[in-house]
Formats: sequence, C-alpha cells, structure tokens
Amino acid sequence: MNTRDDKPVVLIDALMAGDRRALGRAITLAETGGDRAATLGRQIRKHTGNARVIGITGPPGAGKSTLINALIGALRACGQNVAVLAVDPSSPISGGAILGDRLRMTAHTGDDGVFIRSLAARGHLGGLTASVHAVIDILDAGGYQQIILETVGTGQSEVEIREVADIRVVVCTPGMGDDIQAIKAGLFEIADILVVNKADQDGADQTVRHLESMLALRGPDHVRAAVLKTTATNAGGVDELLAAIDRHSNTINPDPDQRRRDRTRRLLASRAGALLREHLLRHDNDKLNAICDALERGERTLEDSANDVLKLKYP
Ligand SMILES: Nc1nc2c(ncn2[C@@H]2O[C@H](COP(=O)(O)OP(=O)(O)OP(=O)(O)O)[C@@H](O)[C@H]2O)c(=O)[nH]1
Ligand SMILES: [Mg+2]
Repeated sequence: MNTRDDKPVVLIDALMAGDRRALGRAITLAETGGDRAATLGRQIRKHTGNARVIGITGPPGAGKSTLINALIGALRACGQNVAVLAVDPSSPISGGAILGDRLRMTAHTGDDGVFIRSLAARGHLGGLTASVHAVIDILDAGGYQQIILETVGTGQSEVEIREVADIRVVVCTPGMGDDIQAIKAGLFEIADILVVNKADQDGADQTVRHLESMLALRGPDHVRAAVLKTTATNAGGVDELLAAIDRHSNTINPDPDQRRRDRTRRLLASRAGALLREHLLRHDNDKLNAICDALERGERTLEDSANDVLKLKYP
C-alpha cells in the first residue's frame, strides 16, 4: 500500500468537513510542494470548480486590505464563505494575529465563514505562482465560494498571480490620476474594475474622470473597465463594487473546467512571455542577430520580426 497516496485523502475529508486545522495543514503542504502536495492536488481536483477568484491589486497603502475587509462584510451578508490570500512579497511576517492586524480584517476574527492567510514570497523562488493555484483549489474544495487575492508590487510573481484571478480589481487613490505612476506599471491594462478609494479625500472625482478618459483612449476593441469610487473605511461604495464584480462575473465562463483552462492559459502566457524575454535579452545567436539586423535596417516590421523570434528554436 502506498502510504504517500493515503495521507492526503484523510486530509481532504477533514478539510471538506470544514476543519480549519486541516485546511491550514493542506495549504502548508501545497506551499511546501513535493510529491505529497502533487498527490493532494490531484485528489482534490474533483472537489473544485465552485469558487470565484477576485484579485485586488494596487500600490502600497491604497486601502486594499481595508476595502477587502468591507467586501468580506458585504459577501458574508449574502451568505457567502470568504477566503483571503494576501501575497506579500516584502514582508517576512506571516500568519497569526499580526497578519489579521496588518490586513485590517480583524472584524472577522472568530467568523467560521472567513479564512485569512498570507503567502510570503520569500523562499519560494519562482514557485509562488504555482502554489497560489494549488492553494486556491484547496480553499475551493474547503467550501469557500469567494476567494480574494490581495497582491502588491510589480515583480514577476505578483504579475503572474494577478493572472490567476477571474476578476481583477485595481485600487488607486485620489491624486494618482495626475501622473498615474503605479497604474502605468501594467496595472491599468489588466483591470476589469478600477476603484478610486479614499473618496473622502479631495480630488476623487477628478481622478475618476482622468481614468475614464484614459480608458476611452484604449479604443473600442477593449472591454471597458468600470470605474468606481469607494471609501473603504466606512464601507462607502462597497455594495456598488460588489454589484460591479457580480456584473463582470456574468461575462466569465460558467463552466469550471473551462475557467480553470483559461487560468492555466493566462498563467502559461505570462510565464512563457517572461522566459522568452529573459532568453532574448541574455542569449546571443546568429539567427537572433539576423532578425535584429533586418529590423534595424527596416527590411522587416517590428510585428514581422517578433513573429520571426517566436519561430526560433530554443534550447
Ligand atoms: N481616508 C481614508 N483612508 C483610508 C481609506 N481606506 C483605507 N484608508 C487608510 O489607508 C491606510 C492603508 O490602508 P490599507 O488597507 O492597509 O492599504 P493596503 O493597500 O492594503 O496597504 P498595503 O497592504 O500595505 O499595500 C490605512 O491607514 C487605512 O485606514 C479610505 O477610504 N479613506
Ligand atoms: Mg494590505
């Protein structure tokens, strides 16, 4: 008998029965990786497919955690179980009461329908994105219908993690509309919903207008992101945000297998894009140089040259 294969089954039964310790242990296992984690992943898969993954991202201090705290309240009022995964690339602190405090979600301590966990990027060395996928499956199997992913930063792993979400909410603050620094860093492109939080501060309406005019510039080919105002500290605008998230959910593929496939493709696209970039910048070879020459001489367009690059053989 293969005991390696047996253990996760026990864990799955317990976590599906709502045992939070089993849930915590399963997540730790998924974070650690290895054979047992892979077995758990395979066994758990048939119990997944119900969860909606909401990504909340934005610059440090924009009010993401405060907003999530308010969202948890609104989702709990609708009878939904909510899990929050905070991906923190910088902080060595993880788990326990400090986490709840730092995440400003202490209002939900003691509520069995809420589970909050942070995943530190430290020590993962590129495996973080894969473990986020595994942890989402575990939470999904554990009966959390709403999974909120908080990410900050613009490192590659955070960019990839954003791809995991079914819906991406980008949080910014008044005044940011003028230079849109953080939004320039790729955030704007991925947003399904743009939130101007701290609407109690001056300039929120101006920032909303600025964002809307930037969206208009993207042309008719893009699905237009919704722009909303919130005041997370008093849950102002949070019901409207939830309604916008629900509206956007209607555009998501209802078939769980297809949703998973979409996620996997976004993950692959992101990682393959990063690998290709690294390769093109680091390695030299004759064929690549020939493509560069043709582009520099104007014999090929950038579009053609990029397609040529994709046809190269990579070791
Ligand atoms: N005035 C005002 N302050 C807010 C609002 N939302 C959040 N804050 C404050 O902004 C600060 C940062 O809030 P957080 O929720 O921790 O922001 P965050 O984006 O999660 O921050 P990081 O996780 O550190 O990136 C806190 O002091 C909040 O109380 C708001 O709507 N209005
Ligand atoms: Mg936060």
